[in-house]
Amino acid sequence: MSSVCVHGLGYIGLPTAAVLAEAGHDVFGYDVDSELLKALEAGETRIDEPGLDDVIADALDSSLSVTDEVVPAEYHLICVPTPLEDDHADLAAVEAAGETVATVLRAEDTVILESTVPPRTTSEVLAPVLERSGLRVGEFSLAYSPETVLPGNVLTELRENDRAIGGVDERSVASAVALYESFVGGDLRTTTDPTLAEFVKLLQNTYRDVNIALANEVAMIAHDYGLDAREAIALANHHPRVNIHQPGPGVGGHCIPIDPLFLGQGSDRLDLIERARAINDGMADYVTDLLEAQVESIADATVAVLGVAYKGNVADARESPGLRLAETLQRRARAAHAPGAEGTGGTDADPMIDVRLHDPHVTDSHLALVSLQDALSGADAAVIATDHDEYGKLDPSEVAAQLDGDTVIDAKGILDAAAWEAAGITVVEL
Ligand code: SAJ
Repeated sequence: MSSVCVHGLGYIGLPTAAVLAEAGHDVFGYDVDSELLKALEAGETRIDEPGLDDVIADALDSSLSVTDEVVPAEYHLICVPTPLEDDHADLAAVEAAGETVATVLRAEDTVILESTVPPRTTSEVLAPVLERSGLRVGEFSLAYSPETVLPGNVLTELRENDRAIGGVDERSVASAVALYESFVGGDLRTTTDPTLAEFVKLLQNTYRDVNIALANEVAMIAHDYGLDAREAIALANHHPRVNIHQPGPGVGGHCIPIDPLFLGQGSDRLDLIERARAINDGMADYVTDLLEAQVESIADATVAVLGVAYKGNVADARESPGLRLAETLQRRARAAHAPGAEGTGGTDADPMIDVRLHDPHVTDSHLALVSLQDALSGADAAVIATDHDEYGKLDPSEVAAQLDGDTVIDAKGILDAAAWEAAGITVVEL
């Protein structure tokens, strides 16, 4: 068993630290956020993920300790955020973590970067920072191994997913493999080119983004033909080599809408990938078109947006399609109220649109969320923007009794349209 210092105790670092402790390693969870550390010591994780609280509690009772002072360790795992800033990855946290590691790095130690980064970050950004320790790459080991876990299923995927591991040399590969095979049941795929491993991670999320864009475009085309897009996709997917994803009101989260753009940092050839981004971001406008066709006037409509989490059964509202839809409704209402005003820097346009936001999982107090009843009561229409289980179980006659209008836009395809029609609600499905 080894000593491991995990840098960054967020959505990836914290579960990874806990699973490493479960596997018997001596784990130090390092973070610069002292409030987070205090909360963790008090047993609060702040991450809404099935089963995670118990695993962390067990780890804290055994071989995981959290600290704001970096400690020497045989392995340093860097799991810090890499947000997008003006079409570029902001690597400040990776560089800061590298600097911190450099203060305690010893020959023979291994540094592994797990954050999602543009290709060449490990070799061209992290390695030089680590060498400020006075050691050269080769004296210490260095590898890139991306996390690939799905929010909502983090613990299972941490333990079971295959992993790509790109070490800068054979010794780095062997050292990283030794750590991952102690807790990963999936296959470990190795390369001595960390840039390849970085690239592969971005490809996985790009594949999904482009595929969802195809599904979204198919949905709009199917609508023009009067066909049910989801039925068409389901039938098409019976072909053994076809796997079209699902349409929806947009692609949210902190990964899929962002990572594809990292590919553009060392290449100017992004074309389809940028179109896919634009199609997915444009779905808020398309959902607004569907709504506009149902209500008397978008400028005066009262609309309940159900779901601001970026996907079903999670509490995370980053890059939320529901929030983008709410903004789009406001923008379109302004444009409808004062034709020609849009994009001109504004006029005294004052639309009457009332957009009410509801979400049973998200707790962010800045979002002015209201209860389901307050969202629906007297509204002209409701839009299902997130496939939370709670929305799939809504009672159509109760919703019909609360709504003033009779339209529900089902942008996630989760309602039984026939049952809702029987209750007097027109369901417009994306
Ligand atoms: N979505 C659709 N249609 C679909 C599938 C998803 O519109 O058919 C939407 C979702 O509603 C959501 C968004 O896409 O708004 C992203 O959801 P997701 O479940 O596809 O992915 P994430 O962002 O939760 O997690 C992804 C995963 N990547 C892949 O599946 C390739 C996960 O495995 C990664 O670890 C994670 O990104 C990450 O950290 O990069």
